[in-house]
Amino acid sequence: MKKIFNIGTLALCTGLFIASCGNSDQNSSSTVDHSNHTTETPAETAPAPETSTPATSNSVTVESNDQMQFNVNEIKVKAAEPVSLTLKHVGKMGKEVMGHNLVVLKQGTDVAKFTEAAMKAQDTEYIPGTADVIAHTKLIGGGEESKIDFKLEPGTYDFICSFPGHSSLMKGKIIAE
Ligand SMILES: [Cu+2]
Repeated sequence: MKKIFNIGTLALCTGLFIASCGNSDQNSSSTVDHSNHTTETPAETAPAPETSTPATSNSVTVESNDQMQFNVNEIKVKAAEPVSLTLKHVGKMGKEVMGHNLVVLKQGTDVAKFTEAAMKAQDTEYIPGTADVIAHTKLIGGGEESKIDFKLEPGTYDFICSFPGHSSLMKGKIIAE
């Protein structure tokens, strides 16, 4: 019960932080550039045809923010080839209150159970010592980023942010094909 109470408190603090953040912004906004969403130049790969599904690419950038969201909930990669994934935190809040990571879970992982274990793993930045993790980024705060490399066999994999309370919103699928 104590843990649950703590998370409630944290959420409350987070709310207050956002509320107080708007006023003190003006002079300290050096780290945020809202026009900077997609400065990534396309690499040597030809542009993918326009479809309603995300393009398959093994060079992936995922953004996370102060609203506890990833900017994608589905990622498509080529199976059996190296994937390079960069998680960016485009918000301003510190990792103590709005930390994010991206954890790629093995197929068949009980996500609810994993999340529960992750909550207790504060010492290892919410990565529990279970065998369920294929790869995970570092826990990052506003303005930071973390890159990981991994490889997937064909299949569908869950990814989440394992910061306590985040995975209900911060989750998605990686489809390797
Ligand atoms: Cu998070």
